[in-house]
Amino acid sequence: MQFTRAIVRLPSSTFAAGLSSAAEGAPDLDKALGQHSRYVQALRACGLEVTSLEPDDAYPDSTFVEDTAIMTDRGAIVMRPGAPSREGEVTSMRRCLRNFYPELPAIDAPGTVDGGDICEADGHFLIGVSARTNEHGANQLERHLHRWGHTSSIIDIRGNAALLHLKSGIAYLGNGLWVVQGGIERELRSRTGIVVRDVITVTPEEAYAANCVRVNDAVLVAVGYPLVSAAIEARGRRVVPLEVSEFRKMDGGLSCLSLRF
Ligand code: CIR
Repeated sequence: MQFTRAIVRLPSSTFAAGLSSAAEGAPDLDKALGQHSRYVQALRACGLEVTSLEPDDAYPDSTFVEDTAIMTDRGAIVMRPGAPSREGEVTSMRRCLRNFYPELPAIDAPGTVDGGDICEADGHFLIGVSARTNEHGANQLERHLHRWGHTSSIIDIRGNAALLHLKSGIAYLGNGLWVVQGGIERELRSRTGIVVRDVITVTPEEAYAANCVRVNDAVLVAVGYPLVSAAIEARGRRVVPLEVSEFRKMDGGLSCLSLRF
């Protein structure tokens, strides 16, 4: 799928009060703003028109817009984030998405789904059931997707404490190429409906780099993970390295920072 647009939200002044399990210290807001700005520049350089939402101090994690919606070629679906402190982030996102899509299906209580748990591969949606996404939400999402002719399968990642979200450990780069953390590879290969032509298995030392993002002909990869970057380049893909250290401190990464469509 060729992307033409993205939605992002600037980190707010309360960014450091967000949820985090990464014992890496508090993020530096100025640095985060600089990294965010270079991320947006990279999206624009890939040809995307970027809508930037105002920072929202009431929601420290709201820069991680990926968790509030998923985008498909048939439309967007509004999520219901599993962390209570993030539930309200969807209100302003819904308002923004209405500019692009008149009909906006949504996940309803008691279902919860974080967009970071959804990985699309050519119309097939892998849905991670996690600490944030429950089975109720996963089933609702499947019904929405199937109505639009998409297929899906569910992967339970609750046993994998290293993964906050499914996409913390897996990325689809198109043409059957995947980047995965070792633990998920067998799961991936056992799914029907998805094409697995080639897999880059990330080493435990480079686990964070599994959260990379294909944007048209480029792949955004976190700075500091040479093996993953080299493996992607060896497949003829153009790597765009981006520093995201301040977002990593808040358990976030490259995919979380935008909705691409
Ligand atoms: C959270 O715990 O919800 C945020 N601090 C990080 C969310 C990262 N989002 C993502 O991986 N999709």
